[in-house]
Amino acid sequence: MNAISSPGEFTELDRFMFESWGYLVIPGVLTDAEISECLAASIRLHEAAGTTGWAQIGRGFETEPALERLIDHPAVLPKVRALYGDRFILQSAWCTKQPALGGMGGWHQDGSGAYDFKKLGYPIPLLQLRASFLLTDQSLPRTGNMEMIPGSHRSQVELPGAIRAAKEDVPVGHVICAPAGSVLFFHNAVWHRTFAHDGDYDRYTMHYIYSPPWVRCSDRFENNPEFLDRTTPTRRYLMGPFARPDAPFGAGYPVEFGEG
Ligand SMILES: O=C(O)CCC(=O)C(=O)O
Repeated sequence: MNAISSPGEFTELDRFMFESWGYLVIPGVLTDAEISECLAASIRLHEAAGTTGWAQIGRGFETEPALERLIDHPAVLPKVRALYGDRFILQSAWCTKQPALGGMGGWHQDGSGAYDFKKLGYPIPLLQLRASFLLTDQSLPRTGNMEMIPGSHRSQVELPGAIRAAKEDVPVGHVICAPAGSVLFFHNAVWHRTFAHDGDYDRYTMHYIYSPPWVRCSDRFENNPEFLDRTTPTRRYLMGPFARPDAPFGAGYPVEFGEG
């Protein structure tokens, strides 16, 4: 059983599955050529940074065109717009390496260590919508998959601390099995972890995180001006430096009235 979606439009069924489980799996987003380009770019980033063990590198889109192209991928962007409307930013983009023979990661919800999203209310709002592009095959369990707990974004209780500390399995854990080129699309409040990786090669995944425009970016304090100059208008917008029509006062944006 999987919350399978298709590239592009956020359908009514997508909305139902996303509301129910907190995530979707979209197979067949990247071509084989795109997977190879993005994988080579990810390996270059980690080699240049000399990472060892499990590691995440941000801002790879500034230097790697293949990773820049995923910022506004047409398979994913319509779904982000369906959930947020037109005003959102790329809060961060992380290139994650799970090393060969890497162990289980820790269970967590996404958010900010500086200010727990739970303080904002219940249900935890959608603030970091993530599209994770799998760049190595994860068709079978123990290939560095993500493990999700379906529906846990609506749980009013925490995953027990003892289970988290011991990195134990839970009966409702769902190991996401999908080939390279698939996207896992999920709500920040879903409990999840990196699953074990028994392969003798490093596993790479590119995570793109979209947020409302007032959330601070976490992979950068400032945008790179050269990148802003040369990228496309849509990507420049998603970097967040757009003008506010109401600045410096809070006069508000034009109101959009619904039909009828
Ligand atoms: O292993 C990964 O690629 C994702 C890790 C994770 O859960 C996260 O970045 O929040």
